[in-house]
Amino acid sequence: MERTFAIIKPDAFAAGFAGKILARIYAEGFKVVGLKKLYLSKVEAEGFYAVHKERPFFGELTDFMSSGPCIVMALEAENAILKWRDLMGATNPAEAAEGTLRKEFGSSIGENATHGSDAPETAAFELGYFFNGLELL
Ligand code: FUP
Repeated sequence: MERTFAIIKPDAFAAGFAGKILARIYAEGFKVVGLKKLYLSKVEAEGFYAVHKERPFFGELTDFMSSGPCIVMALEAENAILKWRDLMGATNPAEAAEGTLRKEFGSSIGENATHGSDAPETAAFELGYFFNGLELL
């Protein structure tokens, strides 16, 4: 079993897609080990995406992630990291495969509905950024 970190981003939350996305998460066989709604500050979003701080889209990305409430989750499954990235689809919704969450719910490369860790090390950092151990029992 593996755990990954996921976000229903502010665009998808504001549009009322959280329920549909959660339904897909359960239907695909993930266990939801942790879940909470947060309204990130700019500084909190910057800390989360610190790995991207030199990228040209960093300002826009962190403005967007702090523009409204989101839902952060810890998901468990076999190969959860890859499984969740497959369910999300490509970063750019225009390039995402049919049936993926970003294809269905994303509107642009920036506002792409969901986030998922891309490797075990990032999953460990991201889970620890948002959840303490007691919240994931
Ligand atoms: P992903 O792992 O699929 O979320 O993609 P990246 O780690 O490459 O990018 C993180 C986030 O930065 C994306 F979800 C959206 C944003 N981004 C942009 O806004 N513009 C880009 O050109 C690339 C990424």
